[in-house]
Parts: sequence; C-alpha cells; structure tokens
Amino acid sequence: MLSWSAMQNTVATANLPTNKIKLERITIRLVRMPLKESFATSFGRVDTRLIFLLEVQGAGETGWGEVVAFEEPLYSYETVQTALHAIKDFLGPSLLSEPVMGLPGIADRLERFRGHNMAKAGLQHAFADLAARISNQSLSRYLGGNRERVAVGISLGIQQTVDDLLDRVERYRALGYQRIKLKIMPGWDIDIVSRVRERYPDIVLSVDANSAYTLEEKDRLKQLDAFRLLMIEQPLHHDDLLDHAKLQKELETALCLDESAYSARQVAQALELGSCRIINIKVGRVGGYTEALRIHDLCGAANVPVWCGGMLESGIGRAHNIAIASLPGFTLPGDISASSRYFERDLISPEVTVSADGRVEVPSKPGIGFEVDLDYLTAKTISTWDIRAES
Ligand code: OSB
Ligand code: MG
Repeated sequence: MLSWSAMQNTVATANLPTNKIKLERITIRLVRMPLKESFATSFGRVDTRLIFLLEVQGAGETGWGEVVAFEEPLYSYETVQTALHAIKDFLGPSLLSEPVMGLPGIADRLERFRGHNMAKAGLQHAFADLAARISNQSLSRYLGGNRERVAVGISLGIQQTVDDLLDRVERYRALGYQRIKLKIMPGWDIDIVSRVRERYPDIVLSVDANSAYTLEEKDRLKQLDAFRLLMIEQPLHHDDLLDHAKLQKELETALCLDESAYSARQVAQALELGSCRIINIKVGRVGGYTEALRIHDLCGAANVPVWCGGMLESGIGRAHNIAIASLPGFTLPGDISASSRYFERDLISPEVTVSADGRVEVPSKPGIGFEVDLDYLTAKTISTWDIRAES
C-alpha cells in the first residue's frame, strides 16, 4: 500500500487542469423541495429537503453546485445554516478575491478554513461545472471519468412495517436497481434482513446503520453474516475507526465506512487499521472533488472498491454524483436513484432516469450535462444571496 505522504499528489488530482479563471459572482439559492416519500434512518426522518444551490459566474459561463447538508445536524454537524454562514462570510469571498487555478487552486484557497466540508464541496461542484463548460467538455471527462453509464442501487429507509419494506424491495428490484440497501437500527435489523433475504435469495443486498450500534452489540451485528450481504455500512460511531477495525476482524461481511471517512487522511488510516474493506465516497462529506479523487486513488492503490453515496440531492447534486461515479475506481453501484424516486418534479431537464438494467447514462454535453430548469427553480426558491468580488 502507498504511504500517506506518497498519496498527497495522486494520479487523478495531478491530472486536473490548473488554468486561471476569474470568478465574478457566487449566487446562493435555497429551494424547498418536498420528498415524495419521507426517508427514515437511525438518526431521524427527512420529509422535505431545503436544497442549497450555488451558481458561480466567470469567463462568461455559469456553473452549478449543491451543498448537501440537511437542516438538522443529525447525519453531520453541518446544516444549511452553518453552510450559509461559512460560504457568505469566509469561503465565498476567498474565491472571489483573486483568480483561481483550477480545482487544486480552489482546494488550496479553502484549506485554511477548518471543517465545513459540505460548504466547500458545493463550491468545488459549481467551479468544476463552470471549468468543464469553459473547456467545452463533460464534467465526467474533466474529472477523469471513463464510463458512459454508471451502475446504480437504491437505499430504502426504515418503514412502518416489514410488508411496506417488502413492497418497496419488489418495486425497485423490478425497476432494475442493481443493489438494494436497507437502512437498519437496533430492532429493525436481523428480522427484516432475514425476511428480505428469504424472499429474494439472489439480489445484491447491503445494510446501512448510520452509526446506530456500539461494539458491545457485536454479537447482534455478527448475526448479519448469515445473509450474504455485500457490505454493512457505518455500523459504529460516526467518527470511529478503531472499533470498526475490531469489528471487521470478527465479521465475514465487508464493512464500509461512510460518516467516518470524511477525509483522505482518515481513509488512509482506516485502510491501515483494517476498519473496512469498502469506502463510500460522498463529495460533500469529504469537502470536494480534490479530496474525493485522492480517496479514489488511494483506495485504488490498496485494491479497495469505492462507490458513490447519496444525500437525497436535487438533480443538480445528482448530476455531480453521476460524474464522479464515472471514474474507474467506482466499481460498486452508487446510491444514485431516478429523479422520480425523490421528487414530483426535479430541477433539471432531462430528469435522471434508470434503465431496466440498473444504469444511469453519463451525459456527454459540457459541464454537468443537464439543463437547469430556471423557471421551476425560481418558483421554488425561498431566498437568495449574491456574493460579488470587491472592486
Ligand atoms: O447514509 O448514505 C447515507 C440519505 C441521507 C443521509 C445519509 C444517507 C442517505 C442514503 C440515501 O442512504 C441516499 C440517496 O438515495 O440519496
Ligand atoms: Mg450511509
């Protein structure tokens, strides 16, 4: 395995363009989008998304990004309001002060500000879309992606009854999703996984606990070994590595880190400790594309598969997920579902669709490759702010 220092300048990040771009304006929009169906996890329930959009302007082009934070600090400490504060008061102005030299230049500029990964990632999203459009290439190509389609799975929230869950497994399996992930928590775990596995002996199945267990409950988690799961995602504390390593030694099933894998440094340490055998990459959680690419490369060097996680994004965030999932190391299906799974109507056109064989097409048009539906977006916008370069 490559040492941490050898990974500082990695293949994918080294290939990112560093041409100079002057950013002129950053526009923030908060857009209210109710979910068609509420999404319940071990940390709480989400009924509606306050979607945080960033639009950056420079060199006559526009780039779009999404800050994936929720309204409440339950999945992570970041919220819509902390991201608003961080971007308006610190991160945004720092990008407008002088031209930036590509994504690596953005990362350098933001590095001195600690934390606020989702806020930083939203800015990297918007810049990457802009830079890809300026160079007239797809975001996928700009980032080093090489797939025309990405494999997708679905994440099913905790339901009222086992029958409700079985209905949804049937519905999404029939729609083609290649992997089904069940949210679990103590009391909604062994029995429901057993029922799903019994009815569907052959589907690719995984579970995600969002940190709902402690190492003391390892005997319960060991029972999951009976169900041939692809992985158990983030069973233990949200920033733990050591207990996950202890648990992984006692399990046959691969562990996957989500919440704990918030930086390349953290992932390098997880791999050295043996905390997991799979990594979920969310560009938001890790603070942007530059860090996501580092994680992609270091997992590749260690033969650890990665896949793209989701945060119930609007089509704009989802377009970014499709682009990163087109990189070669993303060998497992992502949590990238069709627009219609989340919303009555999405903010982009065309909407994201999933083929009968469980794939989403990677757009080849410049930037994110989808049109932003400005009329609909404006109708749903609750507030906006402009940040401009001081002249
Ligand atoms: O842990 O992966 C997670 C949704 C919200 C917060 C955390 C998670 C999730 C999902 C759904 O699993 C992913 C999606 O469909 O966007
Ligand atoms: Mg997760």
